Amino acid sequence: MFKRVLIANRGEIAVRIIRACREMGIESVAVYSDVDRKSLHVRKADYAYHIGPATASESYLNIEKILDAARRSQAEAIHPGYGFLSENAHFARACADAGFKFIGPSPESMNMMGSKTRARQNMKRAGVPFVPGSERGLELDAMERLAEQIGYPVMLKAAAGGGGKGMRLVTSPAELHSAYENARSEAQRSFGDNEVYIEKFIANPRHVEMQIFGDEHGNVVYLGERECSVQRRHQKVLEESPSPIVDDHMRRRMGEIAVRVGKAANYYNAGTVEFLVDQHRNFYFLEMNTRLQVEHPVTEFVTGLDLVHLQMKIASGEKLPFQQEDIKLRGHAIECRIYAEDPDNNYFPSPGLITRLISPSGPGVRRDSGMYEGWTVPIEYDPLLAKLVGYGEDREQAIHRLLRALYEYFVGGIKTNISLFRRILKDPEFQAGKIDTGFLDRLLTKPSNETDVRRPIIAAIGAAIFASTEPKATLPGETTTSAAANGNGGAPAPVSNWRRTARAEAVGER
Ligand code: MV4
Repeated sequence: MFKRVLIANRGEIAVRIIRACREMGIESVAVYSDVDRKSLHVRKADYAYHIGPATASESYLNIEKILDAARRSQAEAIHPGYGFLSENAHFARACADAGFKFIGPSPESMNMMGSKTRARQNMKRAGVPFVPGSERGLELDAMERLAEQIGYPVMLKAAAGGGGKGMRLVTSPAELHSAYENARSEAQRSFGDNEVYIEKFIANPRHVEMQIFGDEHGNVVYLGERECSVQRRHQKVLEESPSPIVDDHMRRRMGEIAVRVGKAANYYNAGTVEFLVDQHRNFYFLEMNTRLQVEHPVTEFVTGLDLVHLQMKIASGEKLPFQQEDIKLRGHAIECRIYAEDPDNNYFPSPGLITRLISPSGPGVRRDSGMYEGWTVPIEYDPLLAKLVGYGEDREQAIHRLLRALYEYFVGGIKTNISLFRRILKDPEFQAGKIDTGFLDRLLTKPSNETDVRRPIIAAIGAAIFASTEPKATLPGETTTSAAANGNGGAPAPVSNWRRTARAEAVGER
């Protein structure tokens, strides 16, 4: 096993990986940019190396600077986390060439899955169902013929795209030419590759993904699925495992197909196979992510596994310590991505100083966080502050546990999207599991009673705190207690410290 690992990332995932290193007796090496000097991952790591200015291309995306820090720190392996260089085959190759073990898949697996058309060609060979359409980019006339064959509406997609970029919905033949030209020019601009392919449009799909894990000895297993349909502008907001629409039979079929995808890619370490699921619960291969994902904690809860521990073990050459039949799923986990965004201002980023932080805990609550009270959230990076995960024996308990935790959560000094999750988890459609990729857009068009309801309550609590510190004042609607009546020698009935603390927490005054 490695003695020292460099984490080529920042924020909550860097803290998460550092914790796993600590638990495994592995020394951790953090890297940080100018604005991250006081970040939590720097504070928690055993060693920390400055790698440059805030701009990611001069720090977290700079392969030479990362490798230089690895050399100086005498790390043996590099964990990329997610985002940044985590799916960059050149980086994986550069790590290996420089003598560092890359904690992730091979560059070849990344390359095979990095292009959506190359992935589809490999899936066709492996007999994996994918959305009907082309496996490679087509010229316009071939595109028109295939569109007629599969039937409108169709979706044009950039082979080098992902996350909704470079996609065009085409509902009629008249629109195809302009959509095709636009998709190609956007793909060229965004990805430097103008290859565009076509798929049949799946209406109101769900996004369900299957976690897989391979070792360097050819074994691949699936670890259960995650429901990721609660998205806003192709950005996942809330994820859960298991999916409300996947039963044991569907899970086995989806898992076996995901394993086939992994084996076709000679895959090892953590990977995720994404599927689109239509309204009849048919599922189609969408793409494969060749990294550990943000939402991995929900899989950890229901499998009882630590996926980062497993990544380190696999990267050090160990075999998977279990067979497929050993994997048993238990309970239900739901993750909320806590972002520094202002829900009342179109979810614009809300960087700045965290003046107060009251964090939830208690049974079945996990918080993977990169923030602390007194830390300044930088504007330069993705605004993900923390992930709050609720676990229960079933979905209902997980929802109520997470709601309880969300009402304990208070971040002062900046705006967050915490209130959004209270709305989502209380929504009847969500509670009924009726979620597809359009769910959140529909919810956000409904009027929110969250702020209306909460404001009077907060005002009343504020008044109560004032009253409890000013003995003479009485609360509106409260009868004046005569001194004799309350048998307290003339002073008003003392407010218990529990109640005082609870009130102060509720308004973030502590
Ligand atoms: C689709 C689709 C419907 N039909 N492909 C969005 C980003 C990328 N992951 C693929 N996406 C979609 N591809 C076909 N043939 C609908 C979407 C889609 C979507 C998919 C998953 C999660 C959220 C989504 C939000 C909008 C559209």
